Amino acid sequence: MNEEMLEAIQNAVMEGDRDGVVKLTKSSLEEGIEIKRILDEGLVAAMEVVGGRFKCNSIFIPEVLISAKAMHAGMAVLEPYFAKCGIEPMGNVVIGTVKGDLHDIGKNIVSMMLKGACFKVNDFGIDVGIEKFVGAVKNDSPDLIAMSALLTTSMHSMRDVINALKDSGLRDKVKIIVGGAPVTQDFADSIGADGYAKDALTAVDKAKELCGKP
Ligand code: B1M
Repeated sequence: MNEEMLEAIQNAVMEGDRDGVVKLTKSSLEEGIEIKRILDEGLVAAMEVVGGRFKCNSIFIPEVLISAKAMHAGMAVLEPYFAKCGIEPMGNVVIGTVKGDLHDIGKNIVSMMLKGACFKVNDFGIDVGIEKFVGAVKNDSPDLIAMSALLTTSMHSMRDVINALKDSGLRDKVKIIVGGAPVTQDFADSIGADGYAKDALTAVDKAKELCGKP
């Protein structure tokens, strides 16, 4: 039964059926299916299939976007359940997809999971410029900057942000975590990030560790 429901969510995302995704996500919650399973085995699993189809040119950008919108509609249903936590935040996080990059599905999942783990999250969205990250450290003193990149071209903006923080004398004031499909531990080390996470769950663990709350 649970498997059928999760498969139905996948199909609805792949078909870009927003209303269907919302309905099925709500029904899955009512059936008591674990939120993490709805996310991983329903919504994210479907985007992986969509990604594979995009890669081999069997679908194109409009179809991908329609599926992404449907997936976001499902995530919006789950978000309040992720956000239930205590009073004391684990830490303040500024998150964004770096300059030149418009991909936000993975970043939104990381953002949502961080909120769910009781971090206060300020999500700057996509195509976030160096000045915006540096300004945030200067004005709001977050504990953690979290940068996402999905393009081999845009991932280098992460280094630019870190260098700009060094040049402004702010590097030591904040921890930095990076992630996204083309990013690796080696790359993170080479640009001087404090942490790397391959997926959203690991990102939460790493964020806790970097904020001294393991
Ligand atoms: Co784009 N795209 N895309 N795309 N797209 C990729 C990334 C690509 C791999 C597809 C391919 O190979 N053919 C390729 C990049 C190649 C490369 O650089 N090596 C690519 C390209 C080339 C492009 C365009 C240039 C295409 C074009 O216009 N010709 C263009 C670029 C636009 C731009 O950004 N300037 C483009 C556009 C788009 C859409 C707008 C159509 C759409 C984005 C919609 C949106 O995000 N709102 C899109 C999509 C959806 C994809 C694919 C199909 C799926 C990405 C995704 O959402 N995956 C992708 C192919 C693929 O991955 N198979 C592709 C699901 C998501 C849950 O996973 O984002 O990896 P992911 O996030 C994971 C982890 O990476 C990690 O946790 C998440 C959850 O576990 N993670 C972090 C992510 N951020 C993290 C941060 C952390 C820690 C972990 O700490 C801070």
